[in-house]
Amino acid sequence: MLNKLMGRKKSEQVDKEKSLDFSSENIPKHIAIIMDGNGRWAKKRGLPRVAGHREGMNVIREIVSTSNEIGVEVLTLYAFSTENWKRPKTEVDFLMRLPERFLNVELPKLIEENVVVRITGERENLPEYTKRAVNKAVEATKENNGLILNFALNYGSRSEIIDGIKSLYKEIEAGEMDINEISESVLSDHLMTANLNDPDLLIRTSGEIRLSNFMLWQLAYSEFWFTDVLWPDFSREHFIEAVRVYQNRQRRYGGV
Ligand code: V0D
Repeated sequence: MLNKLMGRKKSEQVDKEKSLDFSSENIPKHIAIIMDGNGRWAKKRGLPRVAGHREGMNVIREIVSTSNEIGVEVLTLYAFSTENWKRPKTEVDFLMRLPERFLNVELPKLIEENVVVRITGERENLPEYTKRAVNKAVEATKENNGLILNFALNYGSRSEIIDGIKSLYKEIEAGEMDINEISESVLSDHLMTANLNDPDLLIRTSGEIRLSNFMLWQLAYSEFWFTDVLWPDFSREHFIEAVRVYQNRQRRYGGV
């Protein structure tokens, strides 16, 4: 079955719109995105890096609404890694204001669109204003039951796994668990993503072909899609293209 988002028949579609032609079967339930290339986008235009971050923030709206529209269940966006603290202080300060800026405009719409906002990462060490903004969004959307918009914020996968092991150890030490009970699913349940399915599809923009300490455990069986497009230039069409590639891969494997 084919969805025609532009309301055209396949034969009528011009090249640009081909990317909107996708199947409503086999939609990836969980899509994770490494939103890379914001600084490079700005540099190319002779703008400060933060201008790229601001532009990148604006792309999120379109990807959230498209995800909602095609029936994605979880959208995880890598917003800030534990390594990103090493960036210049002015840039970090700017980035830490973005959740507030994003949510001031978007939170009413997210509530309206039945989106659930979640955070994966260490919230403790964030500035107060960042914590306040994200906590408010999580609280205000917790009764919704639509798309889960999961921001990976101050997140690093190796330290997440270490923390998971520590919490397992504590349960064993307290006699609540036996070492022989440890399994893949038990460790999964001790990670920050405990009640989310693993991503079906990972998208990384901006041409880097690496994971950069992002969801190492959770991405074990995921499909990967990389594009040279910089995040601020990433559009609904690129997103649908990634979904289509995912669906074609699923179809091929399913046929064997
Ligand atoms: C910069 C491109 C939205 C990637 C997107 C603090 C890097 C724009 C948020 C956001 C960032 C986070 C949590 C939340 C609501 C919005 C965001 C950061 C960076 C790092 F609940 N965009 N965004 N957070 N960028």
